[in-house]
Amino acid sequence: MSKQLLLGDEAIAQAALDAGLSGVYAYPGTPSTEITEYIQTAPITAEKNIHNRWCSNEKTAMEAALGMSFAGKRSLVCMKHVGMNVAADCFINSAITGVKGGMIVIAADDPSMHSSQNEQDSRFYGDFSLIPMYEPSNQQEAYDMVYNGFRFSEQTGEPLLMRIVTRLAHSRSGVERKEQQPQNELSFSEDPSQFILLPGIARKRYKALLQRQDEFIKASESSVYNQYTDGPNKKLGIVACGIGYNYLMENYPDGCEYPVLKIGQYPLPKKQLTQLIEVCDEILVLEDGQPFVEKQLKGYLGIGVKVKGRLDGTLSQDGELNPDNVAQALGKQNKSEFGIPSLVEMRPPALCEGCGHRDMYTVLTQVLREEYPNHKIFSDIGCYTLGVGAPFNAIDSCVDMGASITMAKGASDASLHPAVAVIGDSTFTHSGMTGLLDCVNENTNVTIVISDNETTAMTGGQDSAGTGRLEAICTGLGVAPEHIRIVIPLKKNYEEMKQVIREEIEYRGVSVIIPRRECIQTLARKKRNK
Ligand SMILES: Cc1ncc(C[n+]2csc(CCOP(=O)(O)OP(=O)(O)O)c2C)c(N)n1
Repeated sequence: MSKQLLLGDEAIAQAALDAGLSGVYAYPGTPSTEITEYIQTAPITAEKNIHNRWCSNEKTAMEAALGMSFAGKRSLVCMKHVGMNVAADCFINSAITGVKGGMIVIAADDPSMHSSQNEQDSRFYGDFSLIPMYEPSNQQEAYDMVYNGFRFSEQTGEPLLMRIVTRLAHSRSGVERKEQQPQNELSFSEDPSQFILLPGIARKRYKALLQRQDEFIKASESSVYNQYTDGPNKKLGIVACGIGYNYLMENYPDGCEYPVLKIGQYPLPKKQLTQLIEVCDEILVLEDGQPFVEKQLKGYLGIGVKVKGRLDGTLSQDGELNPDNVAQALGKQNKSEFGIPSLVEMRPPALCEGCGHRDMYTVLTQVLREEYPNHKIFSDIGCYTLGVGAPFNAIDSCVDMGASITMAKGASDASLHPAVAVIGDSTFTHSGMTGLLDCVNENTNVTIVISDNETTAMTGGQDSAGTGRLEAICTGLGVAPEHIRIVIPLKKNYEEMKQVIREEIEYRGVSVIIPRRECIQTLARKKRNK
């Protein structure tokens, strides 16, 4: 089959399409977004009617994918690592229901927080939910794992979690494709109660899942993704997980002097690990993210095997792996060629010139600073988070998607006035709506600004679930129509905007102000494509 130059994300998407995918379900989030975007534009998607529209959030994505699997077809769920927190309720339970059609969950981790608010390691979710998990070391392996993973998921009857990291998602390499498979036919579980998690059923299924752990370990022991390679120098044995294996081999282009256990499938393969530990004096664990494997090898008291890694300081506890820090951990010379050239200067991101969020913050901060010095602005995640920097220095919080409204609510409950929330349109429909309902139910004294640029700008301009419907959603949730105020964030409207903000702050109840103007980047793109 033909070889193509693909991003890690694209390799995953192509593999899913080649393996007979019936639907991708996702909410955008760096570094996972390109998987769904690739599927959306692939010719076969329209031809075969493969589901590809963005979902409102990661939980709705996970649930819809499970529904597709329930109906016997192959589904893919994609998200950034923090999306796993949103989807976790369904994800953990899907391990207990199991699946019918193959289901693969892609969690794209972002060690070093290139564009994230934390660097949590999704492998803990695999362990927590007790299902098999893959971690590719390169783009070809990412392709192979997804292509074959659907069948593996159907064989085990479990969803499969695949954890990738930014560097793999966003770098390119040649990928050999496999034969196109047809989609599955509609079919249902032979067990009519499989997906009914009432305690009596769930208890049995959970026990069965626990009893299958040895089977999953055996699958890891015979997996092509876990490889033991012997080396002459037994002073050290190396466990290299996912992309960590790639970095290790960059340091040993002619083969490693130490025995190496490459890990690409979990739970950990006991047999190969025991073999490595028995022949080596010390173990070094190379894993991107948190010390997931290292902790398991150390055990609770850390006695027995001498394990080096992130916990003992051989590698830093935070930040991503790279060929340099791997070299240092091996006692090798740092290779400066991997460093960022001094020519590249770090620049903080800023809102685009002409962006409506700018006008919103200009007016909001003027009114609040001059007339309400005790105000606080609870913001959220999106382009408008950049209101944190100069010249606005506007925001007091940014925690997780949706938290602006609910934190403003809590602070208002604590008698702060004015408690102002600033949230984007996509973040609002992702997880702000439920917080707004809480505010409505208690008639909380909050002023909520939904800064509507009619797109999901931060992640590249994907469709936003509430476009054209925000007023209807707010009214439906119970906000009084006279306190849903639409303004156009342009200089010529500053006085009107100020007046609206004053009036709604003076109103001691739930107000929603919607400054609405299309994102200038999406607008420009539309004009270019005309
Ligand atoms: C749980 C979670 N999912 C996804 C993301 C990635 N993400 C950050 S902001 C954002 C949406 C931004 O869209 P919007 O609220 O409309 O604001 P805009 O960027 O358009 O101003 C997304 C998808 C995230 N940070 N957390």
